[in-house]
Amino acid sequence: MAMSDTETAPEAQGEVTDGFHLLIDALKLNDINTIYNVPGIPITDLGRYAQAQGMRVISFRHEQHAGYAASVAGFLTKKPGVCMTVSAPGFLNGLTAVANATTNCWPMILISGSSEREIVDLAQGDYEEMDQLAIARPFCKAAYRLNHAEDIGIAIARAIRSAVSGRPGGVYLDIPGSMLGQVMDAAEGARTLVKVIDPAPRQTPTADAIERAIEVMKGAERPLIVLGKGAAYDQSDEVVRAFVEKTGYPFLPMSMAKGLLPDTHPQCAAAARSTVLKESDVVIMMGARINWLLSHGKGKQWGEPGSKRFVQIDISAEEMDSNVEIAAPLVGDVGSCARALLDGMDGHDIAPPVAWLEKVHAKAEANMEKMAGRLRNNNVPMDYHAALGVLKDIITDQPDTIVVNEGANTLDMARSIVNIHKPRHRIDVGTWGVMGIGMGAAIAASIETGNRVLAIEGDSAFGFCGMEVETICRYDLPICVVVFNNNGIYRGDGENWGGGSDPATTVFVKDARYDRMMEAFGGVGVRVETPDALKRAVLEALESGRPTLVNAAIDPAAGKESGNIGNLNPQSVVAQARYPQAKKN
Ligand code: ADP
Ligand code: TZD
Ligand code: MG
Repeated sequence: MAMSDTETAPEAQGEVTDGFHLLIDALKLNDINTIYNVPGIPITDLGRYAQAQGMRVISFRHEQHAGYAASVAGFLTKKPGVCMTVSAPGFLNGLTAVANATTNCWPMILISGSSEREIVDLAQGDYEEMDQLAIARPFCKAAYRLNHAEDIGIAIARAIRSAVSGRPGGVYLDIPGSMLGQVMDAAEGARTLVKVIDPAPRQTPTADAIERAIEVMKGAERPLIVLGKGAAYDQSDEVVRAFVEKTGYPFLPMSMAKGLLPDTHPQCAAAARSTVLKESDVVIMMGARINWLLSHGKGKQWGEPGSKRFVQIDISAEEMDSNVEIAAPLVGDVGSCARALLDGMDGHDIAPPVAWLEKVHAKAEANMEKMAGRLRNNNVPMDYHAALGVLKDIITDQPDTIVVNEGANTLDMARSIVNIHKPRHRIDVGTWGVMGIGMGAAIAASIETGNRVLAIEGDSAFGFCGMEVETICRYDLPICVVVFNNNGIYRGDGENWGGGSDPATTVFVKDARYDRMMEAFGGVGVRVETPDALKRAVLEALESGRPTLVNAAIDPAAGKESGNIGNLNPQSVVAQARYPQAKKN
C-alpha cells in the first residue's frame, strides 16, 4: 500500500494526489460530471471533494433511488450514470438499481465504499462488513475491485467500457475505504489516468446479412416495424426515422421507444396493436427483445403459428433466436443497421400493399376515436381516462416535457393515452415492471436534460420512492408529480376476505394527503378532484417550474387487478368456491 495521507508532510501537498482525487479526475476526464449519491463512511468526503472539484453531486435519501437515477441518466445520455453508496446496506440498496439497469440494458456504474479487506476476508466483524464484490457479480454485467490508487485510471476506464460497449449494463466498482487515502505523486498519478477512446464502437452487419434482410422485406405482404428502447437509447433518431419513412411500414413503439417517431406519425400503429401483431407477416425488430412484453412472439396475440418471419436488429448476437426463429439477424447498433438497410433498399421494391396500410390506418383511427370520447368525461370522482385526457393535451402542447410513468392501471392507461412526441421523453418501469423508479427517474431526467418533468404515478408506485420529494425540493427541480390516488394497489375498494378488522392487502389509507408531503419540504402541494382543477394545477407547475405534487383523487373502483397484465396472476382452483369475492377479479 502507498503512504497514508497522515504521513504526507503539509509542504509536500501541492505535489501529491490521493485516491479520492484520482477517482474524481478519472471520472471527469471521461466526461462524467454527475454523481448520484448517498453519503456515509467511507465515501462522505469523496462526495464533498467531487462537489468542490466542480462535479454535480446529487444526494438522495435512499440509495435505490440514487441508483435508479444513475441508470436513467445512462439511458438518456449513453454515458454510464454513476451512483455512489456506502458499504453493506447502502451497497445492497444500490444493487437493486444495478440489477434493474442490467435488465434494461442501460449503462451505469455503482461505486460502493467497502470495509477493511483483511477483516472482511477473515469475517472478523468489521463495520458494515460484507463481501460486496462476490455478491454484486451475478447482478451486473461486470464487477471490479480497486485496491491501489495507481489502478484508478484503468479501473474507471474498464468500468466505463464494460457499461457502454456491446449490450449496455450495470457495472459494480468496489472501493475499499483505505484505497481512497492512498497517496501518489501528482504527476505520476495524472499519468495513470485513462481517457476511453470510442467506448461503444459502432458495429455494422455484413453485406450478406443486409441482403438477407432485404430479401425477407421484399416478400412482405403485411410488414411491421417494432421499435424498442434499444433503438431509443442508440440516439440514431434521424436514421431510424428515415428508414421507417422510406419503408412506409406501420411501426409499433414499445413503451420507452414512444416518441422516437412521434406517436401522432401517420405510420404509427400503436392504436392498432392487436391487429398488427396478429396479422403482420414480416416483423422488423429494432432494439426490442421478443420477451414477455411481446408474449415471447408466440400465442394467440401473434396469430397463426408460423405466420411470421422476423428481421431482428440487436447489438447482442445471443439475443437472436431467444424465443422464436429469426429469419434475418442483424447484429449491430441500430443506427448502423438502419443506415445499411436504407442503402441496401435502393433499387428493390419493398413497398407494402396499400390495402395493408389502409387496414392498419383505419383500425387505428377507429380506436383513437373511441378513446377520444372517453377522455372528455367529467365524472367525479375522476376515472383514469378523464385525468389522462387532461395530461395528454398538456404534453401535446408542451412536448419537451419528459414524462415519467409508473403504477399498474396508471401505467397501462397513461402509456396508451398520453402521446409522446420526442425521442427519450418517456421513462417508465422498464423490462421488470419495477415500482419505485419514478422519483429517481424524474430527478435524473431533470438533471440531465434541464427540461420540465411530469411524473404520472400510481399512489402505490409513488409510495416506493416518495421520500425523494425532499430531494426534488432541495435541488429545486422543475418536476411536477401527479399521484393518481385511488387509495390502493390496482383498486381502492378491496375488502378483507376473512372479515377481520385489518384492511385488505391492497388498500391504503383513504384520501391520503400526498400533497402535504411536498409542502412539508417547501414545494407546492395541491389536491384535485376534477379534470379542470387537475389541468390548472399541472399547467401552473410547468409554468412556474416549482416542485409540485398534485394529488389527484381517482375513483377507487376504476382500476383492474394488475392493469393490463392480470392474466399473469396464477389462479387458485379452490378460490372461486371458497371466496365469493374472488369472482370480482
Ligand atoms: P423494449 O422493452 O423497448 O422492447 P428491450 O429492453 O427488450 O426493449 O430491448 C432492448 C434491446 O436493444 C436489447 O436486446 C439490447 O441488446 C438492444 N440494444 C441496446 N443498445 C443497442 C444499440 N445501440 N443498438 C442495437 N441494439 C441495442
Ligand atoms: N414491488 C416492486 C418493486 N415492483 C412491483 N411491480 C410490485 C411490487 C408489484 N406491483 C405491480 O406490479 S404494480 C403495483 C405493485 C405493488 C402497484 C399498483 O398500484 P398503483 O397503480 O397505485 O401504483 P394503480 O393505478 O392503482 O393500478
Ligand atoms: Mg393506486
